[in-house]
Amino acid sequence: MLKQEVCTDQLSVEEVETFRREGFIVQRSLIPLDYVDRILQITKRDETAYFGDIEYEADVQYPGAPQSLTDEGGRTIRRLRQAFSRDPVFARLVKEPFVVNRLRQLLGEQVVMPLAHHNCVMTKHPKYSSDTGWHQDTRYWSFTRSELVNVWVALGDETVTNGCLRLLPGSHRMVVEPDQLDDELFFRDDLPRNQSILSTAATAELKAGDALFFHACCLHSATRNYSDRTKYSAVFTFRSLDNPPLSDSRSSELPELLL
Ligand SMILES: O=C(O)CCC(=O)C(=O)O
Repeated sequence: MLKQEVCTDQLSVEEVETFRREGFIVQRSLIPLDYVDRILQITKRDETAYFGDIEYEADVQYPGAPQSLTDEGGRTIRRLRQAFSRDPVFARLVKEPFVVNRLRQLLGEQVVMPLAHHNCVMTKHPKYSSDTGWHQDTRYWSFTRSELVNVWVALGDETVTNGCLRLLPGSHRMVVEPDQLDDELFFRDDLPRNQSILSTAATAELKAGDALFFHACCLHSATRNYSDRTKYSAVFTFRSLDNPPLSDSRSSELPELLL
């Protein structure tokens, strides 16, 4: 186990209530900086070598992204996918009591980590990054219930300027009607009907080692990076044992980790 500097091993009753009501909660300095350093080391190794399963900004075509891999900035990386295949540090981290005990409080005793979703380091580069519209992560996921919890670990400062996450409190409990979404299932920010919930947006400004726990149905978005330094975050998702992926779906394409 890596050296621990912080951490109680669980959420308070009030924090659990906040998560249930708002759909997210920030845990400051939860992740020891040894973990952050090691993950950054792996990230920089694989980023420099363009190693492994990579998603480029050009692949997503969000506003601000280069049009193609051959355009200027076309090889700007958006995510190093399959983090778990890159180094054992990721498995060690999610099995730490200060992570898994919190997940048990939110999901129940038996926690499973799908490797098919998130399981990545997000890299948001200053020049060619993009705006991610409001969405629920579950929009293209297929589980028995849409009850998953994401853990977003800041590996450096996350601010409004470099494109930190924004979340809509309570939106994980909202019934989102099809006409509130666009063709790609983004929650429309041009629709009068959506304005009251959009006006409640909260920003998750984080520092290295802070962790944001959020419900995968909680609507969230982020701008491109307007700073001059790359922003890095490690992101994972978790479910309870009794919420398996549907067979023959993208969500069941990869194995899972029993925690
Ligand atoms: O950092 C961002 O642009 C948001 C990423 C995100 O929400 C996602 O990929 O699901």
